[in-house]
Amino acid sequence: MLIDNQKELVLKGYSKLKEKYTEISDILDKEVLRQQKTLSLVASCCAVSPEVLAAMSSALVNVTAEGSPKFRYHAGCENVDLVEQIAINSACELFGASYANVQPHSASSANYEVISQLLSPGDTILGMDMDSGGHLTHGSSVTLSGTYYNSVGYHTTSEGEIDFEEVEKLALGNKPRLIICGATAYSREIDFKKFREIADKVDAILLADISHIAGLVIAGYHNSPINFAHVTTTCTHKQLAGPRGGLILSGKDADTLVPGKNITFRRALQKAVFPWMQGAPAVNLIAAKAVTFQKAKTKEFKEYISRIRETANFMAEEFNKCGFEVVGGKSENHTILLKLHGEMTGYIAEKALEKYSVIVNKNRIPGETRTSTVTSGLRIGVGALAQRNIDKEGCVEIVKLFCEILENVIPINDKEFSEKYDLTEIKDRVEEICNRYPIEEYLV
Ligand code: DSN
Repeated sequence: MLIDNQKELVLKGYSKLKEKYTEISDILDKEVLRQQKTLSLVASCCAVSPEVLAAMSSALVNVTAEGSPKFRYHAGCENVDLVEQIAINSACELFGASYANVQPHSASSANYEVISQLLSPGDTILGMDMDSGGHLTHGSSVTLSGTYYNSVGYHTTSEGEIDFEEVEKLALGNKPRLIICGATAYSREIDFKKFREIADKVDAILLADISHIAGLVIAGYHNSPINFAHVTTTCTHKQLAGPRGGLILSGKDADTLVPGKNITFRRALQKAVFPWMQGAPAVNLIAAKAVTFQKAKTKEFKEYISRIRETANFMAEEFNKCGFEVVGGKSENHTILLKLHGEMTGYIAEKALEKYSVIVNKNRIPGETRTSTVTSGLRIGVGALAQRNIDKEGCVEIVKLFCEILENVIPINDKEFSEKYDLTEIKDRVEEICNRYPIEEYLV
């Protein structure tokens, strides 16, 4: 029998999954519950909306569509072309960009596409050092970006802000081909204009990776890099609450020539994704990105981002009041970075909190002395809390939970710990908080 709509197809799929692949189906159901019964404060996580989930399950996944709208290497792409063009137009409108590529599989892929297309192996990249909050793809020695390229790292000051004096000195001294700004564990606003001024002094290309702050940028709570950076990348999950995927954007530089090359950024970026790095795109995810970009234009999205800012400010103050060391003393985005003291490691703190359904991640901090699998910091993000519409009372309760759980811990070594008292009742308190502040995106 002909199935002529997406809903019927997906519902049939769910019934079959439950009937024939019970073990997997049960795990999927458990995960739905786990997410609702635990408090996620992972800075890169939030819940996608049901309509984004539905778009991800669409029959578009069956289409092989190398190329771009109207320039495909396969037939049968009339619907794919329509949906990809909507995604491109929506992304440009949303970010005020004049070029968008919606095909990257992730922001890491997007970064490598840009870097490897615009640079030659051995060229110098100036990016934020990981201990100061930079991302792996910004030049870390354990990645391609720090192996095939000569990577130089800049740092933060003792006040927790990007050290622009150092950035300029390193730029003048090393003449990088590319400067990368953007971070994965940094709680201050990034001055994109200042980065561009430095890039222009040494004829470097400027790449802004706004994966962590894309929502703040769209909603006007953070300055936008689109017309300062030659190229901007972001993921489409995190603050955008869309599917896991990447996006490449360019603003006023899109039609200028890439320094030292006879090609515009627009053309180079187009080639960078296909055929340079990727084959056929995940078109179902492109449909979900299109929904995400349209949702991000709504008043509700702006309200959610404004809750992120309020919650981050308030919680940073509460952590300070409770005696935690907040790196840089405050938050200007969605992230609060805690520096742990004494024998308490990031690993132990993460595990102890997880035991009571509070989900965070260990993180390197400025001046880090421990390995990346142990660390001396915790990175906290409030995006998922903002989706729960958390209020001040809820924030106070959560910070109190942190205190109670971590004060009860006795570290034995970097990864093992015992506890002073049995705190089993805290798990019930967390579940009660989760019930009181349900994940809104799941309900609307
Ligand atoms: N970049 C990593 C993070 O910030 O958590 C994964 O997305």
